[in-house]
Amino acid sequence: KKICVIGLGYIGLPTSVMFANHGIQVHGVDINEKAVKMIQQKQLHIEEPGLQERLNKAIDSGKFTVSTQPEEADVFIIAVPSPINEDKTANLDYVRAATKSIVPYVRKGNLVVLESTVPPRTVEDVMIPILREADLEIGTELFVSHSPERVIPGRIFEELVNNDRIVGGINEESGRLTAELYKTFVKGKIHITDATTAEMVKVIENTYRDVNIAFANELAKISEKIGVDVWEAIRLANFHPRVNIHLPGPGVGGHCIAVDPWFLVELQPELAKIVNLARQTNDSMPEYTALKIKQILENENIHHGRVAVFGLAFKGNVDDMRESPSLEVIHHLEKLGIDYTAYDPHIKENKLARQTQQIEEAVARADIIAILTDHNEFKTLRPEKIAPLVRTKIILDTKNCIDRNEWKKHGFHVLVLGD
Ligand code: SAJ
Repeated sequence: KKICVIGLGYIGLPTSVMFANHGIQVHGVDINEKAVKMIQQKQLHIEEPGLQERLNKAIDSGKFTVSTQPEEADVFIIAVPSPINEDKTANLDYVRAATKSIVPYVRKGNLVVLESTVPPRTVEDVMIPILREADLEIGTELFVSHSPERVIPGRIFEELVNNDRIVGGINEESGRLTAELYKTFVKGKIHITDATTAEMVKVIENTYRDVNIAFANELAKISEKIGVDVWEAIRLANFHPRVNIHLPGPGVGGHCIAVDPWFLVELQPELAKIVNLARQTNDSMPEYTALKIKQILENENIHHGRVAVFGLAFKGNVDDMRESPSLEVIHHLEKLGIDYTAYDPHIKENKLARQTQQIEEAVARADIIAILTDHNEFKTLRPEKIAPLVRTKIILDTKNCIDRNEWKKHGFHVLVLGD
């Protein structure tokens, strides 16, 4: 059996090496020539624990080849980005282009699997019309399904294997063939449904999380007004067996949770009210955080204060700062005319003008440290090391990740988002 994987990013590359290391011949395709060259030379263009050794093994065994062009295969897996446009509508250009690119290569009996997260009905309404150009009868000569990736960056290989998998076929045979395929390495349960339901499942998983986080963010704002520590309130509420409230923060980043809910809003704007409001609530958090910083400085009578922004990645312990709320917070600080430095131990290259690799430089003459990402490095930061360096001892923790008492002991005024 041979698989052709279209798109060698955070999902396509790990999936490719997984199949290859289970003895299946895999041909990986990407339009990014630089990425293709790198992968051929066993170099990574993305970071993920465990990927390097698996890539080495896959290339060395000869089971994994890479180029910019698809090849004939038994199975085609599409794992390309599906971002949103400026106006919050789905951008399906990559899905369309990837589907078109395989049309000349599909043969009778082949299976095409879409892994990218897409608005419900995309397989039926966007992919199938393109695949019809292949002159094969869809459902009997060409099988099609949606099997959304559900892995979390940072733990991709563990979750690829152990998570349950949703398989949505356009008909029974498509579902059966797809389930058979993923049984190669999936140890979790494989649940078979139809393609549109599978699309909906994936989108609502991420929407559930977004709405839940928006609820937490709203509670944080309310708590600040009424003198409650929202973190303690949520912690205690979650002891209830049927309550699972997520956590507030300076915003929701990443390429999935802040994107996928818009697919539902676009499909049914009149009906997707909570979903729409949740998106707006979460998107309001960076500005809320920046204004909070401004307020704190004003309350302390600090003019021309300087902020040390701690954490640029979109979440803790990853090196990915695309769509990060931190960038939005910084943008709002700039708009407010507030001076800042930025520091993130996981972002090894300076990508921002005021970014520094030295924590000492970041906190020098700072009037407030604002923790925006819950990296382990920040949780274990020693206040006695930082105290002599700053101009004013104030720390704002938007992720509730530091030991408040420790910092207070060393003379810091500790403020927490939602408290
Ligand atoms: N966040 C909060 N409060 C929380 C949890 C998260 O503010 O309680 C923030 C994070 O700081 C981050 C953002 O939300 O900025 C998203 O982080 P995340 O860890 O929730 O999710 P992602 O984007 O890394 O991955 C999600 C996962 N989906 C779910 O957990 C339902 C993953 O399983 C999906 O495969 C992935 O989206 C995807 O590709 O769709």
